[in-house]
Amino acid sequence: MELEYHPELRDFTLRRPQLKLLEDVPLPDRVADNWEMVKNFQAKPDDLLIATYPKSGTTWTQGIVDLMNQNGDVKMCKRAPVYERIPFLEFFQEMLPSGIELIVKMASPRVIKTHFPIQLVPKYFWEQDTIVVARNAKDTLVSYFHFHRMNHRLPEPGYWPEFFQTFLHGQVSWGSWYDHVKGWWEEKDKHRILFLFYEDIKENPRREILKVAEFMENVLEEDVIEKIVHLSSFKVMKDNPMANYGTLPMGIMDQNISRFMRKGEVGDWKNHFTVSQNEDFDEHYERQMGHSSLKFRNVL
Ligand code: PPS
Repeated sequence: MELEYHPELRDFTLRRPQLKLLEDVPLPDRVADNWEMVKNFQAKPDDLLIATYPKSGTTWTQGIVDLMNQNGDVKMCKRAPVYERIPFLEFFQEMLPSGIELIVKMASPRVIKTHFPIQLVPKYFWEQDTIVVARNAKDTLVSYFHFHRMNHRLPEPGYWPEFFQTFLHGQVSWGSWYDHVKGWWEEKDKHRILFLFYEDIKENPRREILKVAEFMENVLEEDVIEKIVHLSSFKVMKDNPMANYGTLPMGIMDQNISRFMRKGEVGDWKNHFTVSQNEDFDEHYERQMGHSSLKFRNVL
């Protein structure tokens, strides 16, 4: 992976974090330790929040929204890496600017990413526009496992069977997938929230991009829609260093271990789950989600 963007980080290796509980949600210690700063940060009325559980299509949605704001202009969307164009609200790490430092320097309308479950999102954001993206739990788990392997901002995952149990019990960064998706789902009709599914964007990107445009009150020319569909496809984004985190050094994300843009598919869990893991998972899932009106496809 070629590194041009942060030459000062060439020989830098990040220490992996410990998890720390914030209101019962496990978070990387740097995130939990800086919570007060996030809590006191002031949003602007035209800020747009993209809220997701990790590995659910955040970067994809960031790409779509930025392309929309730039009217499909690919050069503008390559002006900086995605984590600078659409900063991560709760991001704190040595050697790199925090999410808040980046956000305060941005011109409006600002787009901001968070992985917080809704109860940890500062209240002033609740009245603003939010796009939530959720992905089925099995593929999210697989993607999160591989992301832990290559990303020093997260604790060591251990072996697959170990991580499988850790995820199931919500002992991973940003906590339980179940609580996260149900929390946002239950609030979606009380606030300005557009709730999208990874599997739907995969099935028909154009249809879902038009939903985003409508939500953002954007009227797009046909050629712009076509450009957004094309430029936000997995094939194009995976080779774009401004989208694929290829600008970060190996000491933070080692893409030789696993690529950030790894597979981009629905159903990759079938290549990872054993039959007995699948049975355990389904049983656990039913207990957690059985009574919820939130239904995912491709779970079984
Ligand atoms: S993060 O680190 O939480 O912000 O990760 P996030 O962006 O939410 O999720 C990463 C997974 O999304 C896949 N991805 C895509 N899939 C389809 N199309 C596009 N354009 C796309 N962009 C990112 C990415 O490959 C990760 O999934 P896996 O299953 O690991 O490949």
